[in-house]
Amino acid sequence: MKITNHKNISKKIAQILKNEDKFVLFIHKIPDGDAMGSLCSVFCLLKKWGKIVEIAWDDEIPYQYARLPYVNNLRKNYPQIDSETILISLDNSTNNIINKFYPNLNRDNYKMIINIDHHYKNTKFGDINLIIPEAASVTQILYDIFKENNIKIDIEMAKCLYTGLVTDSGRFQYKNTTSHSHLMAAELISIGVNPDKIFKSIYENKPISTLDLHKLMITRTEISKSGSLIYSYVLQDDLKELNLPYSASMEFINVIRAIENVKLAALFKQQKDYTYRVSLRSSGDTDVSKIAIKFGGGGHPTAAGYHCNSKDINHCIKQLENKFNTNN
Ligand SMILES: [Mn+2]
Repeated sequence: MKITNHKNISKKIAQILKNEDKFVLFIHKIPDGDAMGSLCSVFCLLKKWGKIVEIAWDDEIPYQYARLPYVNNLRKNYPQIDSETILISLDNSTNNIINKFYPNLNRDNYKMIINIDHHYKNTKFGDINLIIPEAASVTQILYDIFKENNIKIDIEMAKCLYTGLVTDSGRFQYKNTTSHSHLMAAELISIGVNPDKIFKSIYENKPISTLDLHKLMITRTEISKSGSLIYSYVLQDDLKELNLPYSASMEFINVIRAIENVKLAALFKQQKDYTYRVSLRSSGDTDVSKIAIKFGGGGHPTAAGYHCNSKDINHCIKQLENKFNTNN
């Protein structure tokens, strides 16, 4: 029943992509591989079909994804929208990003919002919502839309789709990895994707000073008495001094998450306004999205995040420790 419903929505989305002419695409701030892969696959398709398509963009391009088709052309862009424009939101659990670009959005400014996502707490803010929490990545949902509606996946789209799948499934190691994810990967490889090339550009393309950054983050790593909470932090000055982009700090959390008996790994990342973005990870038993939601954030059971609106790192750490201790 549910699947049939998904198929109907998927068909409707495919019809809109084919029949409409003007689109603006949105992904979340500090984009990950799934957001970038979803964005570039839909962008490539719509461009190929000769549509007017723009990307709402005001962010740094993570170096890990700069080699994806079109991505290095991304520039700061607040696209003009009108009553013919279809807004497509990819990998966003809320409409925050649309509101950020268009704070005064009303029904006359746009034609429709299509919301494609896999966060189970998605607020269903679209006129059409395709939310599949079981999907390993949003690119897996897009792949299904393309397959179910006979939309040809070319090599450029395949690279984008594969990138989202590899990153959001933790290189096919997280719980969300299914036989369907592997079948999708198999088909994308048969279209021409080189897994090793994509792997290298995402995971083995680090600036050398990443090692210095990791050194710093290791010395700052603290573990709770019980050994179940582990955390570290990164400051704006670290990135400045080492001449590194923000995206260079992203992977460290996987290093601390991998320590035995850890239930919750946290990384406090200082923002340009000196408040902290907090990434949470678990290896499966702790639902970190519940903690993130309590602080106004969101995410998945094993990967989530929120914003600590204080410039005092100790305050942010204490706040998380207290919440974690009352829950464990
Ligand atoms: Mn995702």
